[in-house]
Amino acid sequence: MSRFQKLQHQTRDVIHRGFDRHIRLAVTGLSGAGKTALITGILEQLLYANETQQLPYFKVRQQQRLNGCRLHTSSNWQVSRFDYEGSIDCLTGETSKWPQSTRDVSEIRVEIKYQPRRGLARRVLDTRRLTLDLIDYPGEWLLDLPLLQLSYDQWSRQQQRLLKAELRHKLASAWLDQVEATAKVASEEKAEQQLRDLAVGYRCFLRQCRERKLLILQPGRMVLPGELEGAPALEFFPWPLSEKIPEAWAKRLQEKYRYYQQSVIAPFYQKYFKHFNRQLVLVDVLQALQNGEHHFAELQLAINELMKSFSYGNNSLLKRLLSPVIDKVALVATKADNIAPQDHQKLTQLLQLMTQKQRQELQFDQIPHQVFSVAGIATSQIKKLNDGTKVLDGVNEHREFVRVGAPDVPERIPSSTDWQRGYVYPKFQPDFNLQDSPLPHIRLDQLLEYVLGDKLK
Ligand SMILES: Nc1nc2c(ncn2[C@@H]2O[C@H](COP(=O)(O)OP(=O)(O)OP(=O)(O)O)[C@@H](O)[C@H]2O)c(=O)[nH]1
Ligand SMILES: [Mg+2]
Repeated sequence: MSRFQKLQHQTRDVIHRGFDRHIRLAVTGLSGAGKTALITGILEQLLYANETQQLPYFKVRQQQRLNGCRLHTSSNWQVSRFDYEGSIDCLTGETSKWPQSTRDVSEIRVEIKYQPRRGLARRVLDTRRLTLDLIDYPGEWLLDLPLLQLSYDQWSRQQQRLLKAELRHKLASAWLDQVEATAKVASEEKAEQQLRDLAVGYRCFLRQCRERKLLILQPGRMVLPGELEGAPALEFFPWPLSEKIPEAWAKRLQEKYRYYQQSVIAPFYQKYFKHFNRQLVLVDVLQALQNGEHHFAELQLAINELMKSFSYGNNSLLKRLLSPVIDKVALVATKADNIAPQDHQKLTQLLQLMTQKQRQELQFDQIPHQVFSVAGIATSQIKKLNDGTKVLDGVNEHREFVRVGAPDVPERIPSSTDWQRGYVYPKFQPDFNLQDSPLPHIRLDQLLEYVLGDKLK
């Protein structure tokens, strides 16, 4: 290559990089909300975008301006790469199944190459690049985020309020007895051991809550400790009683809590949750309906707490800490393939109602936001029988073919009579093989257009 050609090449490269765009997408969702499946679905659709007709609303594809997409390891070399291939292997393997619940953090970068439609870029460049960073992590750790903004006393008061609910109170009764009895013999010399034992009791209680599908489980590392298994950092708990904390314990509990905030939560969020500029808030509305009133209320509370932590436009601690500048939010009801297409609108509407307060906040701060019902991986097929009834065909956990009547979705937040009647939804399993790629989805093209479309013009 001559020096002139080399210079020409380098100049083009610099121009290209100057025009590169970047989205770091926060996929926010509690454990089981469908983060891993949705990220897998997004990658699958992007990688195969030009091969199929599955993305009618993704304009860059429809306008035939998409050159293609490529996966890269993330810019953060200390984090594992999101195992897209592993997820696809799970979904399309001999015993097709869902990828496992996530145990650690992983990241992936997608490079999207496209032809600009207008503006200066169109005149100077034949192609342009958008890089999209996606991060997957255990949902359990997400609920630590609100703790960054609460003092130990505030957190304890919040937990005391939660403990008033019948189910929680019942599950906590053994631990509460343990706290009460030990508090009577609290002593300076035995404090370490006493608090350690009570933390073990609190952890048992959290595990029971989890088994009963309760959602607000804090601190998250106590449910899923990762490298903190057995670490003294986890030897604390919220103070659950109305009586004052014994003097021998108060300082220690507060110290441990602060340590957890500063040395576990803050670095975690600074490392992974920094510089997000778009956000998906995933909500498993159907599971919450099925689990009943209590679970549903906890889900609403959890979304509220989480979105408060990302409160846009005010100078919250988190904002100062991370300085996130999220400029667009999609609120997403996941697993829409478990209901009939004509009910998707109802699902969207229900999520709209569930997040009314948060949407008002976003509106106030002029953050564009929209509500969607999607399936990252669609596992069912809708059929209309001769008599006009709609049914869903799919495969159950025993890999047997099942046909179920399309279940109902409430348009409003259920009343107490509705709760008594209850809601039941199917749980379809994947049943794919490699030839099925790209795997089917529901409305990912609309979601992609909303989140990426303005950066692909
Ligand atoms: N039918 C259907 N089920 C889904 C879909 N996405 C997720 N699921 C179900 O929900 C479960 C949880 O989904 P994940 O993607 O693992 O959820 P997650 O948010 O990553 O959960 P954690 O890793 O525990 O934080 C899966 O095992 C499936 O049973 C979907 O698009 N359609
Ligand atoms: Mg996951």
